[in-house]
Amino acid sequence: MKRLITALLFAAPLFALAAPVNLVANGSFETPAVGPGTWTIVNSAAGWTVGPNGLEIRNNVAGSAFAGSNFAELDTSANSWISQALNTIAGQTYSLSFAYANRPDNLGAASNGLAWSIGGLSGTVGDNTDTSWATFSTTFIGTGSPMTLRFAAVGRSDGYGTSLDNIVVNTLGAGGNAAAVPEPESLALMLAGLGAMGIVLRRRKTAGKT
Ligand SMILES: [Ca+2]
Ligand SMILES: [Ca+2]
Repeated sequence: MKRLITALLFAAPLFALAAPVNLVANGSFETPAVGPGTWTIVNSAAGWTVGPNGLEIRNNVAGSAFAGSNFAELDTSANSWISQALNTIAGQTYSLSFAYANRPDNLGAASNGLAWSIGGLSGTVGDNTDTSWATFSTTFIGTGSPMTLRFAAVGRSDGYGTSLDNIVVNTLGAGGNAAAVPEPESLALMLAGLGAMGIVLRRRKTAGKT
């Protein structure tokens, strides 16, 4: 039993390492911290290039976050945009997903909407009055160069727009699932962990004999 626990303790970090890596920095808008029930408009945010009309970050006000505490709105006091450059591998397939919803006090379909683009792919979501979170997902092929992921408020520029949260880009494996391929550094750590596990088990065996 002790041996099993020891093995599990060593194995736990291996599962953590195998989690797919989100290529998007601050895709859930948890930075900067915003007080519960409050909102702010920022001109810069970790990971993002922010358009001249800023980025509104809300902590569970005019709707609640899809993930974490914060979510974003791009019709701040006027239509704005954010973008982020992603390093991609040429020919590699990636998944893009994000959550969007219109605020409970939205001013109608003509006021709402969110345009997204990555490389040559683009589309519009949320140009309706739906106030529950929906998830949009698609796939795209890496170019090998930094690719720009961009979101922009569309519709009437009036300070009421579509909310955005939980933007995730994952590398897709052969089966179409988010790949859990460890980076070389992770692989080295994994091997070190397995080695350490072996040493502990051997030591326990030796200790048991004396
Ligand atoms: Ca969030
Ligand atoms: Ca609007």
